[in-house]
Amino acid sequence: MKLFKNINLDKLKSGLNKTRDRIFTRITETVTGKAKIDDATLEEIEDILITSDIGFDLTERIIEKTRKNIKSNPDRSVDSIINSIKQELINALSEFEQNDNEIEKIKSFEPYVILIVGVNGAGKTTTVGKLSHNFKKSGLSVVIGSADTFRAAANEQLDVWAKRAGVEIFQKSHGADPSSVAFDTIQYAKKNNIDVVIIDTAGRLHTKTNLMEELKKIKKVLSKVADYAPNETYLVLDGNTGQNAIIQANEFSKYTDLSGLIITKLDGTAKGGVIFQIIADKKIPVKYIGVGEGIEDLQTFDAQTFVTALFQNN
Ligand SMILES: Nc1nc2c(ncn2[C@@H]2O[C@H](COP(=O)(O)OP(=O)(O)OP(=O)(O)O)[C@@H](O)[C@H]2O)c(=O)[nH]1
Ligand SMILES: [Mg+2]
Repeated sequence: MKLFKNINLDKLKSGLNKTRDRIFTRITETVTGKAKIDDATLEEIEDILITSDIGFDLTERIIEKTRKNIKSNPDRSVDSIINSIKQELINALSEFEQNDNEIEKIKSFEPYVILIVGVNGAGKTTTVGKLSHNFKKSGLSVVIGSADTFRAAANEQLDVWAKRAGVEIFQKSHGADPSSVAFDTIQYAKKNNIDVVIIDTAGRLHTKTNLMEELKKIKKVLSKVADYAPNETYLVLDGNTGQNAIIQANEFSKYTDLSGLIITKLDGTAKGGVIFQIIADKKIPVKYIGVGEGIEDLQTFDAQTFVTALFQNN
């Protein structure tokens, strides 16, 4: 059972308008009106997929499978081809999905610790706020650890989110050691029986080795106060970055064991197709997606819903 679903299909559909126009409407247009799907049409679809952000390997998989389906199935109608493509896309997105009982899992730790990492401006702090809100709504108590001690206004920004979400926050002054904030937040949570600790970290360019090393230190210090911590390390990726998101995921996974991805700003980007490539490449699940700046605009990622939204525009 997922902790919170919070799926609003209409919001997702409107957020994905540009990605849909760039890839999926073109596919629909290519096949529409054709009585039968032949090899030439399949090649056209292949071209559209390859030039999107879906990536070469997955495109080949989809086309290969669709070709097989066509051979074994006399129904070569447009609907059956679109359905075959959709199903392959859903399979690709759900391959690494975990179906555990999240509430039970979270409650079995005291506290459950989530570390949020990513490059500058990816949407980490906003996501921490939205996540806190959803956990709180699900009946869990939350304390946010403000380990971005680097940027002067970071504490204030996170404070606003904590108030909005109605959760506690643990902060130190600007310039403090981020590891010590992480450490103290967990201690605070233990003392006060708080279910979930979410640690926000400073944005760091994946090319800055010293900042990346700092992540290792935070993890090491976390495990000193709770040997299992962190339970989750989520990399936040800006959906607008396209191919660069793959590079970021590669670099961050060199320094931390990423357990999941959060893709933000999927509202308004044409590059949402990159989500397919990241999953295929990194073999880790996308946990949540950001579809707006508001507190309700974080959705649990669901492969089927996502693909449905990509193909439907009304
Ligand atoms: N449209 C949209 N904007 C978002 C989303 N998530 C975050 N933002 C915006 O992205 C900007 C940066 O968000 P932050 O949460 O401050 O990003 P950050 O990763 O914490 O940034 P640093 O701490 O400076 O590295 C803000 O203007 C957010 O409102 C989203 O899902 N959709
Ligand atoms: Mg931030």
